[in-house]
Amino acid sequence: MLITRHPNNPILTKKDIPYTVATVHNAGVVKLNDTYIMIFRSHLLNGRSILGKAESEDGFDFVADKKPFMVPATEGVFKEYEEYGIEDPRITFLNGEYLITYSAYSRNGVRIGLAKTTDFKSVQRISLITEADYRNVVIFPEMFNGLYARLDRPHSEISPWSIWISYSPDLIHWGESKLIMKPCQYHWDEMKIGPGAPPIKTPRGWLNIYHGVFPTMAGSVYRLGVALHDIQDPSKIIAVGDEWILQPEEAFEITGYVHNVVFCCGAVPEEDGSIKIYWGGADSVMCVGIANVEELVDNCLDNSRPAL
Ligand code: M1P
Repeated sequence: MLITRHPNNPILTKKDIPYTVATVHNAGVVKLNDTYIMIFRSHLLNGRSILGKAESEDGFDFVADKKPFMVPATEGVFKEYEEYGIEDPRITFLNGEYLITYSAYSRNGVRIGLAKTTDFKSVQRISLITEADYRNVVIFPEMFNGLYARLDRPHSEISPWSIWISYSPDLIHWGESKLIMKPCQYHWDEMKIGPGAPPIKTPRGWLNIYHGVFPTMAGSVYRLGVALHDIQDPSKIIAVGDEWILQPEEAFEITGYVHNVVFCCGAVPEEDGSIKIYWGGADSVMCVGIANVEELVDNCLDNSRPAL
């Protein structure tokens, strides 16, 4: 078993939130100094989503803020595109700032918003960085030849939803887009894939924890897998592990707002080589597990399949 579930899972649920929410899931997590900061998604009782914040000293026991961290914008260009809610935050620390990407829903589709903070006390929206329809955008924590890089997942009616890479000189204008990884037919992720946690630097490459979806007669099953990208050129995929690393197994992963879902938006590597991987269970609760980074890389390399 590559990921050891924490015995106290689920570590954060709607009962822990001081304001009324229906769910707590799909959280980005980072460490600021010695404190773990979790930015999580919650459905309100009208079905639209907002983002909340919780803090922890050990990465397992989180206390939520009394008020939401971000709610849909009420003014400016963001107002029009966040009307239906904001979802699935990912956080990248780069050049002294925390970059937060999130899905912005409106009658015009789903786009990706970019916000910044240095302290998680205040947050500043920067730009909408995709047109419709995109979800699952993660920014690399380093620049490549002077450019920011991100993994993204555009939607298509022709091709299975796949992972692309794009670059930007300023975090606002993105281009040089390239398809780098596709679902594999009749494998566990054949229906669609999407980036999960922002990539983690390892001596053997960038570790990409992604989600893959398999369609069944009882609905879709969301699982997690790993891919490894070249350190200098992240558009080159060294390996895609052909085995999932986590699937819904606990009752709170199998049954919930959406059944049979484990969905990752954040992971925190530790100095001892372990990594805390966070996931939403059944779009309802937050869970955490511990893995070893080198074991994840080994697993990816030992069971590799073509990326395209
Ligand atoms: O309900 C499961 C997931 O469905 C969507 O994921 P994807 O982008 O791969 O289609 C998202 O709505 C995600 O939030 C949700 O957990």
